[in-house]
Amino acid sequence: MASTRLTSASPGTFVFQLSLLVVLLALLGLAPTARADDCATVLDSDDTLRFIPANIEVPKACKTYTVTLRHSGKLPKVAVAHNWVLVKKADLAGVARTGMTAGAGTDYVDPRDARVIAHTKLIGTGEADSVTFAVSALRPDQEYAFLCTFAGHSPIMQGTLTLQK
Ligand SMILES: [Cu+2]
Repeated sequence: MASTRLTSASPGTFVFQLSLLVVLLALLGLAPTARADDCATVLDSDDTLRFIPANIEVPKACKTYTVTLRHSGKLPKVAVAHNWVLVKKADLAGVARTGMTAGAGTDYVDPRDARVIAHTKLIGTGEADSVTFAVSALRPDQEYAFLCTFAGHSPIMQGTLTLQK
């Protein structure tokens, strides 16, 4: 008798639990707040002059966004160092110039240049640095670029950043 009751009750309970799980998963998927790992990214760099990846899409649900730059090259820092500097696309050449003039003492970023939206420190092989900026600083209709302002890198070492529409 007990076993008949068990077999008749179990499938119903199981289906109910399963549908509850489906509803929960659907709610999680529709949640308007972005998960913490959506609001951060890691870029790699090495002895070649490139950011990997070279494109970043910032979810608009993020309040802040964190970029971490790593350097996994082999050459010494004096030869190949990198930073990550965020600007409006139209400001790229100008910021590259002021960065070069500023020199190594300020990580090749002029602290007075208001066109710099965010930037990391200058890093050498085996090092990493992160920068967090407010997503409210970005506009969806604006094209942003990032570059490395270390000696001679800016013409090649570039990427793009956009705010998701
Ligand atoms: Cu560089």
